[in-house]
Amino acid sequence: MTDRRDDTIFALSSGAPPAAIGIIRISGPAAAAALAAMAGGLPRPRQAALRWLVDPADGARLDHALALWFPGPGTATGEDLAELHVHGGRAVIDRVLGALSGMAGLRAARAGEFTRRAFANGAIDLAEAEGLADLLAAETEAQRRNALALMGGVLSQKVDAWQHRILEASARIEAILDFGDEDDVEGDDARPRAIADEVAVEIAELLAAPPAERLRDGVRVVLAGPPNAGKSTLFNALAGRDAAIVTDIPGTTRDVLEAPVALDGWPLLLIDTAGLRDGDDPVERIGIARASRAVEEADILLWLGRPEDAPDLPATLRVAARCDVAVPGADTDIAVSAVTGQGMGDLRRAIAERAARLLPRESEIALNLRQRDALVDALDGLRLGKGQEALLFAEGLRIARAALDRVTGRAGIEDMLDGLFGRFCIGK
Ligand SMILES: Nc1nc2c(ncn2[C@@H]2O[C@H](COP(=O)(O)OP(=O)(O)O)[C@@H](O)[C@H]2O)c(=O)[nH]1
Ligand SMILES: [Mg+2]
Repeated sequence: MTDRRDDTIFALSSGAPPAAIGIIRISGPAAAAALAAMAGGLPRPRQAALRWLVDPADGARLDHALALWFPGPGTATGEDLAELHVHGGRAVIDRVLGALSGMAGLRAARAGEFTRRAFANGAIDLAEAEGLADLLAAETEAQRRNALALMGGVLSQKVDAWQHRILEASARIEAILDFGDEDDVEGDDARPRAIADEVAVEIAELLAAPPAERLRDGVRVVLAGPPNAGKSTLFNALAGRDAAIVTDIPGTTRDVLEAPVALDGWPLLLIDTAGLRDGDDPVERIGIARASRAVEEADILLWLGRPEDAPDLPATLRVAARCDVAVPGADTDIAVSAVTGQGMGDLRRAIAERAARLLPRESEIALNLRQRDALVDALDGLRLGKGQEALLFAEGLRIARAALDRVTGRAGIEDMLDGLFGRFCIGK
């Protein structure tokens, strides 16, 4: 059977069994008939009803469960939607899903298909769908906040407002163009040009906010310095687990090690590196080359070597490690001992402070690469006709409008839909 947009789909939308409850969603034109057949009639819309569920094929009782009925189009998918909250055991869920697949017009949903229908039916736009995907993947407080803003339409509303203003500018400039053609009169194009400039400034501001990738992957906190400085011990202490091998043999750490951690709700990617020194061991030399690259790509560098040797990077913290046994030199920022815990609170605070500056503030939204690309194109369009003749200016506005449409997915975008909705799990 080939998938069709008007198939009725079903899936387990809650987590893997066993669990206390399992939520099964059914969406599409046959949802009402399926629910009525299983639950002995439709419950009142949007009210939970306790029902015996039966398999319509043989009348066998399946479970005592909550049944909900949401008539479309005002639903999460924009279609008729039913929910069964069954007991979350594997056998119960398998049996209910089995009964549903035996009904005419019903089939199991593909990954992300519920959300895809929500998009297709206009219940959400593309930026909101991306926010929902991010929300499901969010592991830290900062990620959750950004995803919720996106899902709630913060970006979509900004784009809508820009579209309206650019449309006004377009209408004015087109009128001037038409009028000018016939009567050879110079229209007043100051207003549309001012609108384009204002919108360009606002888009540039949004583009200047920290990118979503850093929010998704974490701020890169790199530990570097000479061998035996205490990098791996500090890495383990910050990660809260023994991820790196620690010995008193110089050259123990040879590769780059990564550990994602959340600090005060900020996502960090801790990176431990091989000690930087000249040596003959070929494996260690590869490790040292990788360490140098990691240092270059650091968002925050914890330098455990001599302060005067610290690389000249804006976000370098000169850390005097092992301060329980070694006297910290002058010019260090923080003295710590991963063994006694001394100074660790200060170090965590200093990292969190820097991370907060590198991640979007509560009032900002972080854009992903796709959204940024589209906004950069819009900005290029708005700047294209600056100081140029009206015809070129009007063309620039048209380019900007098309680019903004790509942010919310109103343009021809079939190719990228699979990519996005493939990120969802089945039942979402
Ligand atoms: N007393 C003390 N020893 C430490 C501390 N941190 C690391 N060490 C010791 O210093 C040696 C080198 O540590 P390691 O973390 O492997 O250094 P790396 O080569 O920079 O990764 C090991 O013997 C550790 O046990 C510390 O804070 N206090
Ligand atoms: Mg090490």
